[in-house]
Amino acid sequence: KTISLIGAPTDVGASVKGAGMGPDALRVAGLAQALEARDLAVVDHGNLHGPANPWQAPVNGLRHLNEAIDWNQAVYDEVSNALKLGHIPMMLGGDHCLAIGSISAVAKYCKDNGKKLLVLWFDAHADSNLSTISPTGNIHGMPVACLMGHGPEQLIAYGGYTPAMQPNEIRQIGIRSVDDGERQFIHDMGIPVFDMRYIDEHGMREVMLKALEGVDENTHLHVSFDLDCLDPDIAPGVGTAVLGGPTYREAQLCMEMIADTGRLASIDIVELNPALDVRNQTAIMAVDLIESLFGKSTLVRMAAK
Ligand code: DIR
Ligand code: MN
Ligand code: MN
Ligand code: MN
Repeated sequence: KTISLIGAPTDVGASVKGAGMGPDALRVAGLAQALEARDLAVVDHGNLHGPANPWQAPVNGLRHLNEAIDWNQAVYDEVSNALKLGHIPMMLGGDHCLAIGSISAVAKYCKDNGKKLLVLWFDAHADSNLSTISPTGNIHGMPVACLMGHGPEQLIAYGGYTPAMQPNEIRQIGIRSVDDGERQFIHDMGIPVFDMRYIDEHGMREVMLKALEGVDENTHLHVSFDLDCLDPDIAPGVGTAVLGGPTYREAQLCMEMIADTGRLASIDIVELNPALDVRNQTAIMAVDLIESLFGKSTLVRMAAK
């Protein structure tokens, strides 16, 4: 298997400066070497180019819409290319608005190739805001809504299909910060959310068994990993940290159970903010988790079931 590393140093969807340095911090943490040690071929495509962040106030409830449109077009094109080559694209963010472009490309690829799409969305936030309900206007708080067809027209039509995906093609895990308007939207759309309370009550193993239910040989599994999903104690290098996230062991279990399916086919690693990090520990944590995502385990394990 070949991994295409694609840096997307965008921060136009965020309100905190620094996420644009994320791709390089992941490289410094040894991402490519860690993947090669898993016997994967790695092609680092370098960083995509996009418009600079003008740091302007929201206009009609959206901040930096034109910049987000351009960045996502670049992401969409590069992810589409990687998938056509049969590679596993791994987006190195950059703020989470880039998932609009990457998952639009993945969804289109799945439709064209008769694959069943399942997106696992790890995040402290629901990222299901609309321009009319968002308290910030930040587009990194809106990618899930855009992918479901609710958003500015240029952000919902990259793959030529609107909506790009259906609510039953996503599972959100680790959520603990939901805005009032978002709560209603999630409910109305029927988006499956395993929030922190659910994880507390049922345990991460049951959450992942449920989230991965129905995965088969025809499934394309996409992991969209917002590093603010993790507890800030172990991942301080993010712009919008929220108390009370999954522990290191819980996150490891998620990664290992995904690896066991053998269906992982595309990934976003987003919201890393090196300016807020401590000696690059959040990037190092991400690389550690990615190793597990690609099958690193303590012992030789018997095949599940
Ligand atoms: C908040 C924060 N719900 C917003 N969202 C973040 O601005 O829409 N997403 N930080 O990652
Ligand atoms: Mn390239
Ligand atoms: Mn988040
Ligand atoms: Mn997010």
